Amino acid sequence: MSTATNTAAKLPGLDVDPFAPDVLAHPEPLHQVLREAGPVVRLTRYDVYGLGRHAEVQAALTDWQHFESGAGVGLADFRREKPWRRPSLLLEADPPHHDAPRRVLRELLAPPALRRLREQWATAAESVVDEVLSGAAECDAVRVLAQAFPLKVFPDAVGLGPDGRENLLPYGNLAFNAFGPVNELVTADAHRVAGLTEWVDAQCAREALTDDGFGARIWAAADRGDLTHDQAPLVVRSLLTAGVDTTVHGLAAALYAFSTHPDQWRLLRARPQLARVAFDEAVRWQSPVQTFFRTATADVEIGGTLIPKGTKILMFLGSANRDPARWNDPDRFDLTRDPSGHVGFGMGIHQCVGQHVARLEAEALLTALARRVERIEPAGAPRRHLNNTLRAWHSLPVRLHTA
Ligand code: OVM
Repeated sequence: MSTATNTAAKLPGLDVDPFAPDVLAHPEPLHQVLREAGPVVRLTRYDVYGLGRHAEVQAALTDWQHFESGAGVGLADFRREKPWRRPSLLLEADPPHHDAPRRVLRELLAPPALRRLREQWATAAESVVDEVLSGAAECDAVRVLAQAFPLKVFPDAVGLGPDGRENLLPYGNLAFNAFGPVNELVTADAHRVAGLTEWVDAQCAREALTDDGFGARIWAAADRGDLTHDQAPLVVRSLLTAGVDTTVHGLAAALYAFSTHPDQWRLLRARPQLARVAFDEAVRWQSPVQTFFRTATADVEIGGTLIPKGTKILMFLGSANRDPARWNDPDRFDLTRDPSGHVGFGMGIHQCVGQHVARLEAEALLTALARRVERIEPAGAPRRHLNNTLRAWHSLPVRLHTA
């Protein structure tokens, strides 16, 4: 260790609460403070460290040997506190335990395995758009597009039964809140935890799933010996936890971006092949998943500061995605930039395993919209839905002008 290494005592501390309602509603001012304070900051309120710059966030994400996930990727330290549910075999695990579930899902959700869904989802997107356009010109883009489309295609693709699907969004909302502190967002939903958990866990059983979806394929992987039969339901649970709210708010981010950037919508309409890059740019620009924690596995140095073993480190993905040291004009939503390298899907061994599913959904919906809609005009104030981890929307009133 160099003598220049800062001790925790010397590192300036910030007393801000990254999970306070006003920060969740509008995180950019805090992000700027974090990036300008240095490569690493101490967040005294929670006794954790924070990373707001792209270089350090990317470095921590790719160094799983020093920044572990097995102690939980929220504020709670699973080594000392009982997790609210059995830890995820993917998100909350490290190699070697992480490897087998990851390999199974990676193969299941890789582009070649998704090809069979492409045409089906394009047709489904067209029908969602047709239905919206046959109604009133003014609508809530969150409800009728960003929620309606994923809920129309994803639960079927997993192989869920018809009943109880209204539990999916509330369960994801709960899970993403649970990564933060036990604040008002968590306590307000406490009465729903048991019921939602029971429903989700029941859907992960082989008998609850159709025989041709992702769920059945996970169970088939267990039959082949690629997973244990005890692991299979938890891997299905990962799809149900991470696969719905994320895509809904990713699509909402894209729709918000286009409603506020009509020139970029014109560009997409002229070049619909840009739909995928547009979605990634929206994920960079809004960062639907704002934060995750890691835990130091040893005393580690970041930017000259020593982080003691066992400390939680909060990575501000949304801040890294707008770091001016990494991006030109970072606050601009711009289809002509190359958004690759954004950390909105994470990076490294835990990088979102469902990202190809998300991109396929986005491509289907944006393409169907671009074909028929000339302009997405804001028709009222958009309203955020606050969540400890998600940058989410309650509503996004728009007027759709048909071509
Ligand atoms: C999981 C999972 C994975 C990614 C995100 C997430 C709630 C959950 O494996 O359950 O957020």
